Amino acid sequence: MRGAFSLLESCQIPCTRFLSTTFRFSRGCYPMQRPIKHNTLCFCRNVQTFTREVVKASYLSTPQTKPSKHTDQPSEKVESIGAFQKLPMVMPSVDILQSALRKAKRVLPTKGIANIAKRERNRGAKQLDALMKELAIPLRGYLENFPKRIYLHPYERSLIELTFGAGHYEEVLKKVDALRKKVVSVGKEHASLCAQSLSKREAEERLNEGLEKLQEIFKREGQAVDNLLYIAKILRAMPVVDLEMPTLCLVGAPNVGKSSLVRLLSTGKPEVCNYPFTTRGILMGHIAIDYQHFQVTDTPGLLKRCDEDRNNLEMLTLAVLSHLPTAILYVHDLSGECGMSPSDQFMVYKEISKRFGDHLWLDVISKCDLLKESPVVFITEDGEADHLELAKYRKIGPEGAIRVSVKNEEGVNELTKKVHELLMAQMGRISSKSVQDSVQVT
Ligand SMILES: Nc1nc2c(ncn2[C@@H]2O[C@H](COP(=O)(O)OP(=O)(O)O)[C@@H](O)[C@H]2O)c(=O)[nH]1
Ligand SMILES: [Mg+2]
Repeated sequence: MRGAFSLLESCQIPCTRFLSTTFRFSRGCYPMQRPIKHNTLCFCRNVQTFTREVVKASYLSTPQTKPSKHTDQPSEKVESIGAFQKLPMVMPSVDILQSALRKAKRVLPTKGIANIAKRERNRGAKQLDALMKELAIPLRGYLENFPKRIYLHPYERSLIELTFGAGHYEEVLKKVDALRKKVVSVGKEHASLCAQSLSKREAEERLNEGLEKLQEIFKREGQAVDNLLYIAKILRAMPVVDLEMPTLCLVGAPNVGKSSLVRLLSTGKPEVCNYPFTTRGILMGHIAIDYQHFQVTDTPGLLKRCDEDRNNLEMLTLAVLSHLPTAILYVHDLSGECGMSPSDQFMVYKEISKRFGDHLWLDVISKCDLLKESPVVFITEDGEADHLELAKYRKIGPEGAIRVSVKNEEGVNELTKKVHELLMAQMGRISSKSVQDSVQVT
């Protein structure tokens, strides 16, 4: 899958020229976040680092460390981060069936059986057994290599739910397993019937019956395999995000200037990430500070409404904040140019700061070039709700907010300096959490 980039990978090119899209995978289970020496581990887009095996596209199942039988908790050795890039290639159901039939029909009776009836029933039983195995083995491979929900990183779980809807992934895997079980039981049953035939003719009839029955089941229920193929295709194409790298996450209403700030702050050119459930791409860039690398990402704008009414774009923002090691750069547009009134922005801001108050945080007033010229006053603003805090917010934004303009570059140096401090602090947080986690494990 990543073969075309193996040259770059083997060269271990430092990421200075490819900063916008570097990534890395972790070892260990996801609650343990480790600090990384990114200067030695980063490569350009689509190149996995040497800490992680590059999975070649293969229909064969690849061995995966299993969870302990005695516990429901993910085993420490299960490597499920970056799981979407490890998904096996799924064959279309029609191809599995054709290939299995071809192989089964080539199976010969055991040598040296002189009796015609015996030889025929031996051939029939062996062919049915072969067909059953050729159908069931790929399905078993998929079931072993598509990670179960609990072994996925919570962010990956959110992406699956946002993309396919809650429970669909598990439902498809369940149907593939049901098909596998049916193929095994029907295959065994018909092979056994065939082995008991009393004449050559009966053996032939039982063989044909068994072949037809297995084909019928696979044709009828093979859609589950095709659904799995579709899921794998979509997940493999998902933007690759480093799940452990300290990440600066820009949050705010739509059009407040988040993407413009991502471009401004990124060391390289940010990449546009397209998620299957979003219509607008999300910018993902990188910031390099003293050989340390950080992600900087746009998020879809948040509107003033409750979670039940939020669309997938907004849910993605909440998933990023909930599950990635993010520090927040909250962007406020007090000019009104973004289309959402400062009062509404204030409401959303209050909610997000309550919810993610444990995050490292920086507030930015964007478009301050416009503020000086002509601060827009919204006629829809409700005077009664204009309590002191809101009045202050509308005038100067939250306490300590930095005023920035990407147009006239006002406040850019201060913002860059504060962002660097924030990210280094985030790095420190991750390191100490990692130490705490490893102490808990030992
Ligand atoms: N005047 C002015 N316009 C800005 C500034 N930053 C962004 N914009 C404009 O605001 C609009 C929305 O910006 P964008 O970065 O796409 O906002 P996002 O939706 O929050 O990502 C664009 O037309 C930008 O050109 C700024 O500092 N000053
Ligand atoms: Mg944007």
